[in-house]
Amino acid sequence: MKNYRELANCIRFLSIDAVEKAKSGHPGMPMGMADIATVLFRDFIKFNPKDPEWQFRDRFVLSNGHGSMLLYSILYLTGYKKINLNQIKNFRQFGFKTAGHPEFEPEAGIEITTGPLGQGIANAVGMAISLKNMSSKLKLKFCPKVYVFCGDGCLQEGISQEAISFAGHLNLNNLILIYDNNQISIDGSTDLSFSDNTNKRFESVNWEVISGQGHNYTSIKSSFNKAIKSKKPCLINFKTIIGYGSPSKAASASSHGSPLGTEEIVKTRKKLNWNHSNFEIPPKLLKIWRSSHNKNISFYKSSKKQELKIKVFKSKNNIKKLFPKIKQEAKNFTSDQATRKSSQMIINYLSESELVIGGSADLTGSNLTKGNSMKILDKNNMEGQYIHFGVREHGMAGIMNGISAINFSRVFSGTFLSFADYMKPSIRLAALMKLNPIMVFTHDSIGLGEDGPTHQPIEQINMLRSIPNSNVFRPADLLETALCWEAAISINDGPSFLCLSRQNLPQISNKKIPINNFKGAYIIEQNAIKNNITIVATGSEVSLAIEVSQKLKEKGISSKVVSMPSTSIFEKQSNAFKNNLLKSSNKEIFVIEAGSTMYWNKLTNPENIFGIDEFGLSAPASQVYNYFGLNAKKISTKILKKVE
Ligand SMILES: Cc1ncc(C[n+]2csc(CCOP(=O)(O)OP(=O)(O)O)c2C)c(N)n1
Ligand SMILES: [Mg+2]
Repeated sequence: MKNYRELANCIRFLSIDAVEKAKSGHPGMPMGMADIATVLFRDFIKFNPKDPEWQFRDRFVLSNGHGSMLLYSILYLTGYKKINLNQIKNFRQFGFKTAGHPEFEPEAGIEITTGPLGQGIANAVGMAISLKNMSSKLKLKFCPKVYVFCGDGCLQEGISQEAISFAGHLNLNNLILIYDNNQISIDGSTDLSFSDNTNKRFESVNWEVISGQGHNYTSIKSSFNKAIKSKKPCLINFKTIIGYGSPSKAASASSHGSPLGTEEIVKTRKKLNWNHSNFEIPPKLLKIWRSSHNKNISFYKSSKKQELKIKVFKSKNNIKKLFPKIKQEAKNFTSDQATRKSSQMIINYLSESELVIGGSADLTGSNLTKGNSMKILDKNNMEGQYIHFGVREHGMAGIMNGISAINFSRVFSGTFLSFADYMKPSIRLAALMKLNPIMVFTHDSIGLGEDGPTHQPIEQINMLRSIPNSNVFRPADLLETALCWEAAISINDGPSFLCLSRQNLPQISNKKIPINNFKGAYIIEQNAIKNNITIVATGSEVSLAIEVSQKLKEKGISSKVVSMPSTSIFEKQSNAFKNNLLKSSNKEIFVIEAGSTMYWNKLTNPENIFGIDEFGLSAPASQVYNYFGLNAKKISTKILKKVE
């Protein structure tokens, strides 16, 4: 373990200097975790900076993402081309990869975006699941590991408990969580708010727990040696000192999130015996750092040959090729059926592809997310396709991001739409990273009836619509559901949300929807060549809109009804297409959607929108619809008043 102190000081001073130059950032964590990171990258983690996306590499997740300079320093020191010294010198600057918090870019060695505390732990659990799943499906003799750094903050966040509890349940022994136990967070000592017995907490959910000294190389090394042999997921609880090496700021919150300051930096250089100028790494040390991947080069070479297996597996299990059959069946289907049930019919087909992995947060029988042939993924069968996530929506969403980041299988989840809020922080990150998990959200309106306002989503659809890079779907029947699923599967640059009904709905799109050219919206009913008005509706309200249009026709008002199963896809179309679809002779556009009206204001005037801007209520669905004025009689009367 010669040179380790100096190697670790390379991380410390690159971090100190970069934060100082940027005049902002977090030096304390990199200074405190530098020793652990040095041992991990020198002696344990399998990676190859010359082939950053080598599929069988171990993954490194910096859940305490504020310590981003630790990651960038390591990536530069170990030789990732995309993170060169210029990147380090431009930490937090416009156009550089060295952003304030790590931003997903596997090619640069950044495995996941982190910053919102706790997320990285759930992401890592997802990665560990996906790697185990891949390893057993491909019948590999090895399984990559996931190493995660986390701090006090990550472990205080609720999502960490959901994720670690599930990791313990699945016995993810390829997961090693490295805890920066410095007992400091922003407000000061963790004594202010945190008195968990962390080791017991992990032990109680089937983790192996190792305690180590984070500045003692013998202790660090022996801790990792034990951890890699663990038969369970493993926590290494390292006692550390935040801002290690800074004479007046070590062990204090003052080193957490601001530059040390020039005077303190001089003192720190002296204390750590670092006689090099800003950003200077002595060639001798850089050379050692750059050889860090030599330890795994023979494994790299042998496993590299097996990457082809992934390609073969993916082409054998192509998901998209299942859709012609699905759409054909959907076209001929005539019975009334809830769109959640329609979605299950599609999942039954999709699960023919072993790349599809799905699950639900304990609502399998309500969300109808399990395909008939899907085997359960559990600790004895990591090859399975169906994940019982338990009642852990936030954890589920974070785990899906990890699975998506591994980019082996295509993952979907299930819960009620009203609980999308529980998943929002991870959904936002999926969108930010352009990852593509698919979320099945059933019970998508007041149409669920008796369960009442807690379970009746009002503002959720628009909450989802407001997230950039994401795709909202709300189909009206089986064929629309099939097209929405097809679109979601084809999308590779953001999450998709399928909002589905609990209640039965008629099959109405069969002969109207262009099944090979889905543009998010189309005319489903039209009573004249030139129509007086346009009525737009989504999901369960499309059949209501058709009813309204028939009532209006009796009164001499012609209309066209536009079904809009995906506002997101519609928005991506040309202005010519959009204007043409919506235009009517007297330019009036009406909208019907059983949810908050906010989104539709960009399409029409507030008084033309029939929706719900208050919470629902507990009663049979038809009564709730009537109460909110969402029936054909009330709507057509209002429209008549407006256009006559
Ligand atoms: C969800 C979330 N809440 C709050 C923050 C703001 N924040 C960043 S770091 C931090 C303190 C974290 O303490 P710890 O993990 O112990 O980090 P250390 O100071 O030891 O580096 C907080 C509250 C955040 N990044 N994410
Ligand atoms: Mg801390």
